[in-house]
Amino acid sequence: MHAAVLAIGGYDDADVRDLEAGFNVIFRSSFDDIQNMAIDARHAVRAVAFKGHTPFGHQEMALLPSLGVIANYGVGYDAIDTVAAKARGIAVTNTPDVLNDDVADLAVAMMLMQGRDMRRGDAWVRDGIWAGGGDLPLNRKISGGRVGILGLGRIGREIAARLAAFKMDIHYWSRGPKKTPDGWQYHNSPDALAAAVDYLIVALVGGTQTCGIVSASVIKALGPKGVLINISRGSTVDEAALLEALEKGHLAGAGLDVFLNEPAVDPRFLSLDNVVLQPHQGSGTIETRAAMAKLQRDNIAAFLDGQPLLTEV
Ligand code: 8YV
Repeated sequence: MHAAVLAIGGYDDADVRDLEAGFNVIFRSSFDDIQNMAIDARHAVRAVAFKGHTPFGHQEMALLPSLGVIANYGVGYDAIDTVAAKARGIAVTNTPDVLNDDVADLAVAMMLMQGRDMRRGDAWVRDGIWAGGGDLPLNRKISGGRVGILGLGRIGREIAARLAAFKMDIHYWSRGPKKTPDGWQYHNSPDALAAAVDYLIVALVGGTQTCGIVSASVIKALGPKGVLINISRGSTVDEAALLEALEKGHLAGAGLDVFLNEPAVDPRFLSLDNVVLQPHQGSGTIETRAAMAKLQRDNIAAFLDGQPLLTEV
């Protein structure tokens, strides 16, 4: 019997085992491999377990005529054309909440690492500069500073809550003011937010509605003492403007887990000393990836059993 579940993307061994234990499943690493599947095998597919960030649009959906659900491994589903899915009656699910802590932790870690110059500090010890009598140049105090959260959704709130514990002033921008703990200050534009803070953390959803929202003018408003942290999507930032500001010292630094053409990061980032670069690992802990994989499987199981989906977008 042909498989009803098609898993697309790179799954690790534990995920493969769990998917195989739960479903009649086949694995393909890319859409090109799906094109080569026999037509009756493609017709049998009712659910896709999707992992990755390559575009999943109308054309890809057309390869799978019986498809009823795309279960995304990740909270961000900007790679999936939800309008095309809706037109075909295909439901889309994601994995919200289970990754909030990890992504927030990484945002804070990059901020500390950037502000306290920890890359250089590590080299100072390893390269013997410290042993040779040299002190690390003084860096920035973070506790008590001003931080701006761009996008106060589930992850943005977790970041803000952590930084409130660092005695920071919390500022934010969202499509409108939100109910928050006392003292969190709403700004009515990303520019106004950037002008009010030392650290700007991007925690927006990806997609067309947020594309380039961290524009050249937002970067300018953040200014030469400002630091940008991005744990959302590379598409939210005008990367050319960011690179220019970092190169010319118009921005103090950045901590980046996401990039425009990842994993092919613009090589200009690699020669900058004032950036901390991470390989889109926000949700990348054993515990959280297991929880994301389980939620993805639970959505597929609910669909195949005719039950309500757990986390439909
Ligand atoms: C990725 C993410 O899904 O949840 C998201 O939106 O960006 C990540 O958790 C993960 O890297 C798998 O592609």
